[in-house]
Amino acid sequence: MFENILDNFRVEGKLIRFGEYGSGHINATYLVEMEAENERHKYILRKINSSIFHSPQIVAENSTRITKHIREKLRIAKAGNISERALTFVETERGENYYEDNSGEVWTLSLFIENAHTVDYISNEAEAFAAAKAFGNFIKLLLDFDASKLAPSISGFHDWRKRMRNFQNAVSAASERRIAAKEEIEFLNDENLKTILTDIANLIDGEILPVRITHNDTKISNVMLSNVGGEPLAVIDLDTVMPGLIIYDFGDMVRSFCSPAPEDHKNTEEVQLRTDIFRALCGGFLSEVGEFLTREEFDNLLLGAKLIIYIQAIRFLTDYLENDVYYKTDYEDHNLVRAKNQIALLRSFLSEEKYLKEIIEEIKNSYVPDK
Ligand code: GN1
Ligand code: MG
Repeated sequence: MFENILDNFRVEGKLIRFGEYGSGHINATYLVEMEAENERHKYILRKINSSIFHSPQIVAENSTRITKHIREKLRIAKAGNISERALTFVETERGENYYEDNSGEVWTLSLFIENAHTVDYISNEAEAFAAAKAFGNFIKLLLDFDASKLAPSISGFHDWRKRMRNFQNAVSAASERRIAAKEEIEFLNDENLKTILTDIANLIDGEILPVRITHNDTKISNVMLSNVGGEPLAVIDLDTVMPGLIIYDFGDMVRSFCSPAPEDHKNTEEVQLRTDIFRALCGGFLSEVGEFLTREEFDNLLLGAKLIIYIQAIRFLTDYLENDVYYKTDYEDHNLVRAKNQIALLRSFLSEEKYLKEIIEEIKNSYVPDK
């Protein structure tokens, strides 16, 4: 089967190895190895999930356009090793950016970045600084990208009101799972917590924050790290690169970098937000984006983080209540475990919020004295 798909791309040789790759919850991702004239080359083959991305062709087209833009900017800046620092998509024999098979599934192929790996959680401050810098640089390189060239790959991806409505509908429709998730439903419906949503609604409705091209899935597993030295190379998984708010990208980094464990770690007592990692993350991110952030963006970074953790808990719990129709799960209560984990992280965030604010203020002054 994989041979038939690969035959449609401009790659030489014979398939000698393939296997699943990475920890994504949505698409099918494979590492494939081809051999031609005694040389071996590795590629990442992805089948875009067509029940989540209603037009998977858009995902493929967006990803290629973004990659070309970034590569061109790196070339102009005379950056070395461009194929390690940005993805390289392989065209099909017909010169297209994706292959659509007989059943309408959309596949993309990109070069595997050699001597690099991904991790599911951050080990130390240096890693947090570097990975946040990589995401910051990604956004910076896309500042002059023409947003009209990107179609939204998922409509309503940032529509938090819709996500809350879906959650309430899922609660009403569920039966046994609603009982199992009683405490979590109550926690997420707490009126105090919902002020996060009113605060964000005021910002959005007032058009106070600039819309930029953002990554929208800035988790640590979406940066390739070098096997030698661990420095970050390319930012990957461009499925949801769309116009969005930079505070959300910051927020998703806080969510995934600052926890000491993966997002499905069961022992929630261990899920405590690491403030030293938070400080390093802010330093790395602001070293790239600090120069162009508006005052309003600066002032709302923490709100972005709180919102993203809250909404991720809502999304996992909604999926649990809907019997796991969205995220891949490995066992019966996987989505409930994920929701509990995110709730623990949110609680820890709330208890540290004052201190986190101090950290941001301090770093903000050192990077951009006039803000
Ligand atoms: C999904 O593609 P993947 O697995 O990296 C999800 C993100 C969530 C994330 C949680 C299209 O990302 O929005 O934050 O899981 N992607 C989509 O780990 O819904
Ligand atoms: Mg993704």
